Amino acid sequence: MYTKLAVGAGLGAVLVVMLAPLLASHVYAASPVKVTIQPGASNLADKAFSPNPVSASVGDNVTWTNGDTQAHTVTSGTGPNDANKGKDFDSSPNYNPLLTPGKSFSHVFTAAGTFPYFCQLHPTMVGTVNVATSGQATTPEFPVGVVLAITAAVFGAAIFATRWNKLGVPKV
Ligand SMILES: [Cu+2]
Repeated sequence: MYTKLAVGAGLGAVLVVMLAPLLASHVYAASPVKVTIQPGASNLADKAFSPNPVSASVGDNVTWTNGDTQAHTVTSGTGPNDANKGKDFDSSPNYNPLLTPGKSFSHVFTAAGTFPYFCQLHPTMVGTVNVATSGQATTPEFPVGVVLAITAAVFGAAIFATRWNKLGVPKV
């Protein structure tokens, strides 16, 4: 008796499980963003980091790679006198470890906003990360996932209702 109900519910559950990753992949469409520390960076001021400013979306992983022959740091804040320096991200808390030539540092941005950063060893080296809300990048795709999920729910309910009636149980 209840086997058919269980099958209906099971099919609905399978549909939801199948659609969930599709939906999630659109909501959290993170992508890698790369910034390179330029050769001779210590004398390049706001050209030390390239691209600068760099654009990202919430959830994106930004990676800085040191393409210079000197060590540097990637430290959030406007400079050495910023009371909040290093709070959002810091490749080198207390200068350790320094971002030596060829090394990389990554940070996932979880909030939208404008994030200035600098090098603790050469504070004239400055950059900015502009983080947009993830919805901005995924708006065209997100409704598709929602529509599919609702469709699956409706079909699941329909299957359920059909099985219920076949069992001869009165409609509620
Ligand atoms: Cu530096």
